Amino acid sequence: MEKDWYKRMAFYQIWIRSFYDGNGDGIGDLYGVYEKLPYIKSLGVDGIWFSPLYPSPNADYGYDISDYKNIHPDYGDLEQFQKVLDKAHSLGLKVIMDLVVNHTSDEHPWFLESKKSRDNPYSDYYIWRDGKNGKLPNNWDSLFEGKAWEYCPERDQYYLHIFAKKQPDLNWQNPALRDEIYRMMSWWLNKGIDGFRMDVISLISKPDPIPRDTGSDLSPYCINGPQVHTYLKEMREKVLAKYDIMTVGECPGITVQEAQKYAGTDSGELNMVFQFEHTSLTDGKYGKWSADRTDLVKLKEVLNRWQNGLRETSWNCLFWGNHDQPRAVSKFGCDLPEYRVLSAKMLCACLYLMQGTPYIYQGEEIGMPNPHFTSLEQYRDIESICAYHDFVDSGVVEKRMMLTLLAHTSRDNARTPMQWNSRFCAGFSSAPPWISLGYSWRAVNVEQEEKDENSVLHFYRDILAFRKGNPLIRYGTFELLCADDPHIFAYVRTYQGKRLLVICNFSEKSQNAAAIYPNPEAIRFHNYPSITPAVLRPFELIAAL
Ligand code: TEU
Ligand code: CA
Repeated sequence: MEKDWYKRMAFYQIWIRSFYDGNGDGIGDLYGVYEKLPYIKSLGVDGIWFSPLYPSPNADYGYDISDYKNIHPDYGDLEQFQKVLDKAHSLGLKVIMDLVVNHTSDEHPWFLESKKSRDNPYSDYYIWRDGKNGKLPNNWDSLFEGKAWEYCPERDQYYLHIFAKKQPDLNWQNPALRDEIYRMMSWWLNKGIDGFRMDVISLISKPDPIPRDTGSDLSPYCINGPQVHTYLKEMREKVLAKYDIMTVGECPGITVQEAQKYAGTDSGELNMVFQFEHTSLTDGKYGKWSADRTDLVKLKEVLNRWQNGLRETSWNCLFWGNHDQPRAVSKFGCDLPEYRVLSAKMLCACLYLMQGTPYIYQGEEIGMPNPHFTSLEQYRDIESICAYHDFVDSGVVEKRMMLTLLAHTSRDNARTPMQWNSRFCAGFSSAPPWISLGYSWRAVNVEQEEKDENSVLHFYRDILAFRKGNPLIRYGTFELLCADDPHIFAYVRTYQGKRLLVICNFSEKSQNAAAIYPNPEAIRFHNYPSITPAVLRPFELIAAL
């Protein structure tokens, strides 16, 4: 068995609540997924990553887990999960599960026990600290909601929550907790799943003692904490090494050098990591809340550095979006009607002809745009709602402006129902959905794109088919061309005498590309019906062999 099968694969990410509702309650579920497996297979992907399916009070829609070994009743049950798994396998699709072990829900039985007293079997499962002269243990801000410490009267202590208050951080220093997690992972692997996507795995180790005098930013202390590699090596030895599986770690704030530690070919830890440098280039004055366009020169610099940095030593994840990011076509392309299809295809070729494993987020393959929500009531995401109140209630950002920022950046941009057809509720459900549909569903949906041979959907299938088993894509070198050009992203892949030239115009204006334009006969992928040698029209993409 080839150990690095993950290098040949492309994954499809399902955020189940908005994928397809199989039982008519307005919420996506595993009955719906079961029905859509042939569609997923038809894309040419090789596996599915499920965002959390577990029981959860949904403070953070599944990333606050109250039972690791079950399925949320909204989504089905373990029996239905097994049916989906078996059918996926029969279609040749791998299935990887989200592993969220930096924190649990505050409604998880471990936490309910832990908070009762300072001496019970679970008292040390979470990170409890005494206050400092009647104040919080330190000044850290949580990433979602207020300060990172929450007081618990039963213990007269504070617990740490990097994310929401309802997401207390687990204490990885406790060997009993680690063993419990390893047993849970084995339990899932023994059901036959093919691996894990590990949520914020770079945050699991905290400094001890936790420093008292800190600024408000916890990231220098908690990202790549002191024991994280020890824990991951232990996890590999005790669990992962016993199975033929793949693992991908989510590592916000990671550098190329650090990625090699987590997922170096011989690191003995993970197979690859998600880095977020290319999705965070617009972070500014208000953190991630910014309506700015990504600077293309910086984007190229970042992707070039990751392509070449991990070439021999690790492996890249290729993604434009996920359930935490706005829609790729709206963020990196242009979702105006005249440019949506062009720019969605351009983005597809630009990224997925690079080296690495593609992760395609549901709806991306039809070029779904942001929903352009206009009122706070339309949002469901805790991060967006808390940010709104942080900025607006304190007077830092004016209401209308904040709604504009959310419309560009909110995670809910990716969480509106998948658009299947132009009938009731975009074919997502027979009941009103749990979150509003995006405005675009009548024009942008799977049924319509199936019929149109020039659709984004068919283009994704072409690119994925071309990648399959293609050694040039898997092993070829990556050379960035015209690095300083502010509008054109161009690169060459080379392998054993074969060459692939990719040229993308990221702007709404025509650009001269005479210096790099290929022989028109060599063009293999193109997003316009005709060729204009030497000139690139708005969002034009050319890939030539
Ligand atoms: O996200 C990790 C993370 O760093 C987030 O703060 C992310 O940067 C932010 O959501 C972007 O807006 C993971 C999950 O993917 C996310 O859905 C969870 O909310 C979070 O962990 C906590 O589990
Ligand atoms: Ca349902």
